[in-house]
Amino acid sequence: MAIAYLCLGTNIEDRKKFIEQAVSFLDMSENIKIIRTSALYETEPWGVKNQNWFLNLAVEIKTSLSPQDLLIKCLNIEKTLGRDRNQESRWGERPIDIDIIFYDNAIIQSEILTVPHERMHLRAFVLVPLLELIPDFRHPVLKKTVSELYDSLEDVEDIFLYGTKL
Ligand code: A4P
Ligand code: MG
Repeated sequence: MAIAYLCLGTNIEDRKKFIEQAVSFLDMSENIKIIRTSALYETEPWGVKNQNWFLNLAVEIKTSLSPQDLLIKCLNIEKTLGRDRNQESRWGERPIDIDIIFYDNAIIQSEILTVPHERMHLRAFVLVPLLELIPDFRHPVLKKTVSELYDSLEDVEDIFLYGTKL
């Protein structure tokens, strides 16, 4: 069994519903057990600015899936929730995006999967929800804790607590 951290994000209404549906699809999956979720955050778009604000949250899971199978599972849930990668631009709008941030201490660099997520350390919308769950977890490549990564952020996009836990 591995412990993995996922970051979920959406900026298409009904945003809360997309997040809730994605979390329940994860929970219903054989081989995945949700341990904890962070609060929901409303976040300024990172990357492409002139689009709706996102809702983001982090999810801690226990899984017997390999990292590759976990990615396939996440991509399938994205597809089920109506994501069509042919219709969207990079960093643009999407009903749901599920990124694998950490998978135990694994370091993976393949054509389809990079773990830890390549841009996680640049993104407050990933680090703030993660701070709630694992402030002292050390990034296996950058060797900094989540809390140290957050302190080293240069550009911090605006982030507001959206509401209570799911
Ligand atoms: N892939 C490789 N590594 C991973 C990983 N660790 N987790 C591959 C998930 N997928 C991974 O994904 C493209 C491919 O990346 C996948 O098919 C998988 O094989 P994508 O989600 O379409 O990526 P992208 O949108 O082209 O680029 P990027 O940077 O990965 O986008 P993100 O991370 O999906 O970011 N602003 C706020 N405030 N909140 C957000 O949630 N999200 C994005 C999109 C931009 N700005 C945002 C937010
Ligand atoms: Mg993604």
